[in-house]
Amino acid sequence: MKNVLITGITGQDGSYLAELLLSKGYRVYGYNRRTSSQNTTRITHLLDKITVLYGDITDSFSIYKALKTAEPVEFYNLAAQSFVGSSWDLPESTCEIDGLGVVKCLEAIKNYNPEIKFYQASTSELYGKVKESPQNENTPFHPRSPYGFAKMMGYWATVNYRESYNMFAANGILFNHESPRRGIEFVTRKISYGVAKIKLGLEKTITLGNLDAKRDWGYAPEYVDAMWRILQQKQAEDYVIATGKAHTIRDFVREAFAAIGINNWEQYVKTDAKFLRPAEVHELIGDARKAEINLKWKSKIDLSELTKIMVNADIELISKGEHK
Ligand code: NAP
Ligand code: F7E
Repeated sequence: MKNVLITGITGQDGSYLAELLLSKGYRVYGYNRRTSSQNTTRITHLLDKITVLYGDITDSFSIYKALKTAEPVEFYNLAAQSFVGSSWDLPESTCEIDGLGVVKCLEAIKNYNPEIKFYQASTSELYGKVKESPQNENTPFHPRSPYGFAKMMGYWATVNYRESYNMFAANGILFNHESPRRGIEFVTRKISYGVAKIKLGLEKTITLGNLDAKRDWGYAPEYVDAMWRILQQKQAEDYVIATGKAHTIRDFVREAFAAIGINNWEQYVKTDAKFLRPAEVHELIGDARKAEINLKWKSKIDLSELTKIMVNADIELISKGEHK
């Protein structure tokens, strides 16, 4: 049985990746930071199948200790302060976690066992103010937020440990991917949750920021499969993972309301400047042809299906009186 270590196990992707790797017969170790109240809602159903190790990726020794306990063959670094909006309020800690934290993981692997394969959760936010469309593995970066520039350090650290020490270290440059497990502050979940509340008569409106931004949105369970495929290749390389289709926030709102049979969605949506960002990433669209050829990976769920999955899940959640 192969052992695997996943940081960010309590997050959206960590929970789906743990399910996937358990189904493939891995022994899963999840690395989880200490919080004052329990934050394991996304992995409650997995707690008797995985081993949770306490640690924080800003704490080098805790990473080293986790390696010693888990003895993994694969290490997926999904831990991050992942909300772009908060990164302007938390620039230093975002850099500590999303930038330096990656260096700490790589150093720990290099010193403990450089044979461990390393996956870094890189992001389309690296492209920021885009230099070409669609974006591929060779498109130059221009990050537009502390999140973006912190992740840039993580990206280059991964490339450099691969080139300097011949380690199997690879970046997945993932475009936005969503699900019913998405954090409530991200725009897709804010919309699906808001639409579900409107459907159930609990709210009258949703308040958003910039409706014109475009994103390439995929379905998270498909994207964790791409992560695994990246680590199964003979050679460590970086891959763009995306649907190749971009839609505006307005499109997402329209589809989400359509899922509950409402077409005149404009009367339910307000905007407020407090949700605008100091610098916006206006348009992202990924070119995942390299993944399609080498990884045999292609996204399947389109925007309309994605919005239906998310809105229906939120209607069910709220109807059961469960927490978001
Ligand atoms: P998420 O739901 O916000 O999960 C982030 C995880 O990181 C949580 O488990 C969180 O733990 C953990 N974490 C935060 N700070 C930590 C620290 N100092 N030490 C250890 N763990 C820490 O994010 P996600 O959507 O699953 O994304 C997974 C990764 O992919 C992130 O690195 C994100 O930046 C990246 N990414 C995401 C997308 C996307 O569209 N979802 C696209 C590209 C890249 P708590 O539960 O304690 O907060
Ligand atoms: O914003 C606009 C906002 O916060 C998307 C993270 O997973 O994907 C995610 O980052 C867009 C932006 O995600 C609201 O201005 C409008 O243009 O859902 P988001 P993100 O910033 O794209 C990347 C790939 C990651 O790596 C990140 O970790 O939506 N927008 N109105 C709004 N956004 C929010 N959050 N709330 C609004 O009310």
